[in-house]
Amino acid sequence: MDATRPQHTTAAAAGPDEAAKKKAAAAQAAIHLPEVRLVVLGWRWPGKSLTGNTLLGREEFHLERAAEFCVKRQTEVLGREVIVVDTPGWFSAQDTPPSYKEELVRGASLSPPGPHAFLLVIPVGMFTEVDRARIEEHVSLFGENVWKHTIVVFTWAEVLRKISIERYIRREGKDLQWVLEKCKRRYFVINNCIYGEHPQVGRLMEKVERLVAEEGGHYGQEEAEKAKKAPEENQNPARDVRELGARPKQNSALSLSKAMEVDPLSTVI
Ligand SMILES: Nc1nc2c(ncn2[C@@H]2O[C@H](COP(=O)(O)OP(=O)(O)OP(=O)(O)O)[C@@H](O)[C@H]2O)c(=O)[nH]1
Ligand SMILES: [Mg+2]
Repeated sequence: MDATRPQHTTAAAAGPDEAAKKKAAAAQAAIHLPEVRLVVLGWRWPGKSLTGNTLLGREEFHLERAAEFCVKRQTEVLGREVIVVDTPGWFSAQDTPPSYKEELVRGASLSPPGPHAFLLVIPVGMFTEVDRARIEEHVSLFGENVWKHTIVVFTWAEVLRKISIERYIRREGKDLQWVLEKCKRRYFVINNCIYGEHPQVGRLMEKVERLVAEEGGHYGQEEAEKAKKAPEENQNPARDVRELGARPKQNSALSLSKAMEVDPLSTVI
């Protein structure tokens, strides 16, 4: 068992109220993880690698286009050893090649005994039904349990200017809300324009620690093993990786109306 795994008795048998109380108590209990293990996920080009750099406080990941392999980096941040696994982004409008899916799933096994959280990076902007379906397809490669360990991280939030992230989420409608409900409304707005020491990194670490307290530990290796079969089921062997090419989803944030204004950091929870 992982030394950082908090000790819990199962709450389920005690009824929903009791379970909710235990969950709230667990969330309040200050868990300081000496090691925080994270996997960054998302489609192509929303800012996964830059988010990894923001968290590690250094330029560890190259901002190369269409990375094909997982990359693991670690460093000490605010008294914790932080491990970040960057993964290849999935294709937005085309089938993701099976080799990318396999590599994506491998990302969960690179930080044994398992990541505490998956950071699902979504750029602020137009969010469509197709985006939702692609997220469901690719996140589910890790098994249904992965959602318990997933936090949505919004990038490009500076384009919102003065409207709050909550209003943006409401405005985007049911598809984005579906994703957030799957993650129990755990989300975080990161400002990737801020480099170096900033309270946002500590706040995200605390959010991960709360998740670990609520969910009773990290995502298990056995989940990754079970999910290994999934890419085969979703394969489209006829496609050639080169043929699919590097066509990332256009950053929808760029096309977002500039009339929306928000200070992203004021909405960080
Ligand atoms: N202004 C702004 N730029 C961002 C933000 N996040 C990422 N970028 C920029 O968006 C581009 C893509 O960022 P990456 O971190 O390389 O994206 P990625 O998701 O790792 O891309 P792939 O590995 O190709 O899937 C880079 O030019 C970044 O500088 C953000 O929050 N705000
Ligand atoms: Mg990248």
